[in-house]
Amino acid sequence: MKTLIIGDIHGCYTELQTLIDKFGPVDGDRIFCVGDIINRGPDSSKCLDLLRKLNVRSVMGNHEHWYLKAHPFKDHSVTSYNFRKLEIEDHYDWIKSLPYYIISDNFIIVHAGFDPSVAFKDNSKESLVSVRTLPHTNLPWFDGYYGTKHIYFGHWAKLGVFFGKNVTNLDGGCVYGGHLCGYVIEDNRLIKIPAKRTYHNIHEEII
Ligand SMILES: [Mn+2]
Repeated sequence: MKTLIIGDIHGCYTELQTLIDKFGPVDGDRIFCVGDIINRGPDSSKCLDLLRKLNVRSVMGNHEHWYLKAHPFKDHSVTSYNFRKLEIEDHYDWIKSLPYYIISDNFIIVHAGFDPSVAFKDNSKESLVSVRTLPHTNLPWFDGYYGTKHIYFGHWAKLGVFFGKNVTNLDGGCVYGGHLCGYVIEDNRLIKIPAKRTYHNIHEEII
């Protein structure tokens, strides 16, 4: 049994297909996503089709979180994520069912991280999908994390793929022309798929 955890996909279907092929899932393997499956990239719908076909489990990313909040897109003030372009209505219920974190026996998956000055489960949904630094500092949130469960997260393309003592960032910034990354826990193997092109300017990455 192997466990693959995939970083931020953002609709990069070709790269996702290549990553899955390289992993080569067999019966009993588990695949997880750190969220931000949708938006900004070329084909969110096909990514969702493929992931659901493979029974992938994902946590909520900020893009899924705000997609649900903005739906059905009457209120422009809710978000500047441009969800109107997305054709993923068939996946609305599945997205709505996503948890904000997954805790297993020895690891945690969350989209962005958490504020360690507050108990993990008391963090707000907004914090779990958007935190990068400790409050009032420029220090990464995980500088304050001393837990024993390894946390796999994404959301931080500018930090890039990062292996800490008890945390791993899997956001390789594929949609910004970087890599789509997946990590196979049992093999300690990082699979990096280069982006076919730059789909979105990272300097616009404010959220
Ligand atoms: Mn994100």
